[in-house]
Amino acid sequence: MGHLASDIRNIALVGHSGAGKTTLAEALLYKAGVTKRLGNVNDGTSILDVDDESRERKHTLESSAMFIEHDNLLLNIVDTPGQPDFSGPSFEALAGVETAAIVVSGVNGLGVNTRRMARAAAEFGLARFIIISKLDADGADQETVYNAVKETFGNACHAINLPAGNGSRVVNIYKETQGECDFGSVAEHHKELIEAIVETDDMLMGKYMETGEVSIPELNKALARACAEGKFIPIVFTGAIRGTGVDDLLDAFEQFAPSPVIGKQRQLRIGEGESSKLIDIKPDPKGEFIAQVFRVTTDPKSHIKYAIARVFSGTLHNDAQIYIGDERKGHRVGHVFKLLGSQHHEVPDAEAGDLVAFAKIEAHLGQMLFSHSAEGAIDRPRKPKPMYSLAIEPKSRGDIEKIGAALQRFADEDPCFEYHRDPDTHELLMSGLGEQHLAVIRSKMQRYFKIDVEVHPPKIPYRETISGSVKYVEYTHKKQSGGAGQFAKVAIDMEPTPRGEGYVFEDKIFGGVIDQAFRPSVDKGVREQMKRGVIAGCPVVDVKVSLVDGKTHPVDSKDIAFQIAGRQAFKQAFMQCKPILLEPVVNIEVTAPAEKVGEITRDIAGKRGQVQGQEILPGGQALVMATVPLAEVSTYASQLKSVTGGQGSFVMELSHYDIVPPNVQQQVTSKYKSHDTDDE
Ligand SMILES: Nc1nc2c(ncn2[C@@H]2O[C@H](COP(=O)(O)OP(=O)(O)OP(=O)(O)O)[C@@H](O)[C@H]2O)c(=O)[nH]1
Ligand SMILES: [Mg+2]
Repeated sequence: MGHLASDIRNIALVGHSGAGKTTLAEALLYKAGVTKRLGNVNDGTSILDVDDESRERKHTLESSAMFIEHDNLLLNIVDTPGQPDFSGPSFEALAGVETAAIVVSGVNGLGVNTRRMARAAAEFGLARFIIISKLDADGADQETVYNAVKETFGNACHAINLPAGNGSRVVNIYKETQGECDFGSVAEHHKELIEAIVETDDMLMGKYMETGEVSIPELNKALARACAEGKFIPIVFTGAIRGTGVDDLLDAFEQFAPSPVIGKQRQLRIGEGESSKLIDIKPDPKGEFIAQVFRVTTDPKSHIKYAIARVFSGTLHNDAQIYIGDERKGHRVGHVFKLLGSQHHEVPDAEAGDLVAFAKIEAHLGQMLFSHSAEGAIDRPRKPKPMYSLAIEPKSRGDIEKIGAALQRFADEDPCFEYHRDPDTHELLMSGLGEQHLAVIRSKMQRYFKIDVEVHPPKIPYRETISGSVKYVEYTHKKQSGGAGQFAKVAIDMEPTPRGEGYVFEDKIFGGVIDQAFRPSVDKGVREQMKRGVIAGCPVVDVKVSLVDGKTHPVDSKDIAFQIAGRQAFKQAFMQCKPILLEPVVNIEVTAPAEKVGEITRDIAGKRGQVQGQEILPGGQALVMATVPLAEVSTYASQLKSVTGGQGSFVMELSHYDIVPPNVQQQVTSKYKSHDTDDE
């Protein structure tokens, strides 16, 4: 290997599902002579769709790295998933590159994910390319797609090549100055393109005005910089299956895509928040070694874990030590690889500007790798929050331990997958970007870990409380079996406390009717019952219990007896205080195309929700803010998808607890069967 950072181009292929990203990457490999036959996603011969799930579903579900050498250049390309449910790795891939090449289907045009990924790339400060694919496909309509692209991405977009001969070939209008193409005269398009490039650079502009001419090397120099700054977005037409336009694309990557030297520069952030310090990182092979992991994957056969990282500075030899994050102890590197789909090519060094993989190191996504003990991290691209949750249970009890290891691995490898045990409902919950996402997780759990699980929507963490009060509820616990007996008598008052104030226990015993030592036992028994609930098996909140009277037996009174009496008195008092259920209410913010707002607000109103406000956002989008009971939106991810055709997104967070309507209370409590195990 051994490429200078200025001779490297790092590119992520992003865009809507089915746009032809993987096929295009295969065409690049074929063109470069890496593969002897064009890999095809449909018959499972693509070397980039590495994992079984991707192959079977004929869609990329995980990102995949490859590299080719073109002229003196090293091109590192990351193919990413286009399905919105699997976009975690696509967002993460942006962390490793200077350029996002957005592939747009020449047949279907722009999709939801085209805009999302283009926006994410721009926000993160990457250069953007647009590739209009499938030149040769039936139903391809390049002119319509071309116009839609220009309308969406604005004046910075300029085609580098154009279809000719009814889409049977392309003309490179950067190089060619004569002839006809499907969109008119080549000379005119050439002139327009040159002028557009010239306009990005004042020096060139001056020269062009004076002499009417500038050389290709001069233009090339201005180009990559203009692309890096987002002032110029090249459009390239390709037909990957016949190889049309693939040469133009390679040339465009070489000339227009910024190298690590002039593309987005990274900084090391030390500390957090406003007091954090930023240190510039230079892509210098002699500098300190700084890399960041943007993908973690486990080989399904060998179970070897690979961390794919972008090297931002320095050179690390394979016999050196590597420090993960802020660890004080290093690990031996052992091997450095360049990945090419499922193939591993060993290289001696990890060098500034390159994408490499390290085997068998326990590094997480986004973690930093250093050559010595160090601190700080590079900011990562923003990514969607996992909002779709399911409760999971293994079908066989023996798998409970194994399930944790499986979930941990998926969370390690996928930035948009999370899991946790809900402290209220005790359910094991997994969260992802949608139904499909979690279906694939389930399938992988079965495939790689041999665990069968059942899933269901998560339980709603209701709370129980009271709306009335009661005085002097008595309970006597007596047990006289065999040896030592048990005796406790208590009397309590109960009343609600203001919402959110929680539980209050007051000891109002005068004199010694209950020994001082046993009064905390009553409190303990009450707390125990509050955790278990009374009417629906949910925790009780916001009650005050006053211990007002009772009786002690000189021999048989003991801690456990007073706990039981406390619990039973609590239950009886609770039932006399008009029990009610509280439900979590969430603040929800929905972003969707402005024309869908009416439908969204109607839907929210139908879900017992209240719309709190609306805002118009740039790009024809709108924001709807509302409060809705969680029970009504626990599967909102798929509902919103169907209302907006996949163009909406939302975030939600807990706002407060509110009283449920009587019919909902009836439904919830009727399902609850008390499993009382009291030894009364
Ligand atoms: N005719 C024609 N078909 C193409 C071309 N490129 C891709 N296709 C077909 O389009 C379909 C989708 O192609 P992929 O390469 O899997 O698309 P992708 O963008 O990787 O899709 P995801 O992995 O789901 O994001 C496949 O059936 C390809 O054979 C092309 O240039 N010409
Ligand atoms: Mg693909």
